[in-house]
Amino acid sequence: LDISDKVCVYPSEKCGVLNVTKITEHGKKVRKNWASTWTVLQGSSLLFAKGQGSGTSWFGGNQSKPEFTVDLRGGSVEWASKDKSSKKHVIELKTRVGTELLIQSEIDSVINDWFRALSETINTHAWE
Ligand code: I3S
Repeated sequence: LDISDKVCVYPSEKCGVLNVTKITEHGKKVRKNWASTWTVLQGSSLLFAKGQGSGTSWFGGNQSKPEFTVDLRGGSVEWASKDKSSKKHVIELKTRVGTELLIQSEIDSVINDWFRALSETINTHAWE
């Protein structure tokens, strides 16, 4: 089973495979490490599981836990400036606790949908 064959467990979730790297952790710059990452938007959380090693399991089911979770409340999203990455269609996500991630897809419609979904989620949960 390939990572792209995984399905959303709940219809309310948005999910898919995106290229993701952390660039800052707790306000400190970290080395980029782009990875194809199964990503799920669940309520005000964004959950990530790397492709390699996560096998046939998906979170939301009972087999595996996300490798990394981001709380979107109090965060922000914007289109990344050219100096952040040479890739196209890159979203820069900043969290309240000073973690910054870059999220990318080669597919316009895919990344635009994610931009919209992340913005809406952040706006919806702004006052929590
Ligand atoms: O912002 P940078 O440092 O130019 O990011 C590139 C590097 O992380 C590079 O890896 P090295 O750590 O071996 O230099 C990656 O392969 C590139 O993908 C990174 O740049 P992009 O522009 O793809 O985000």
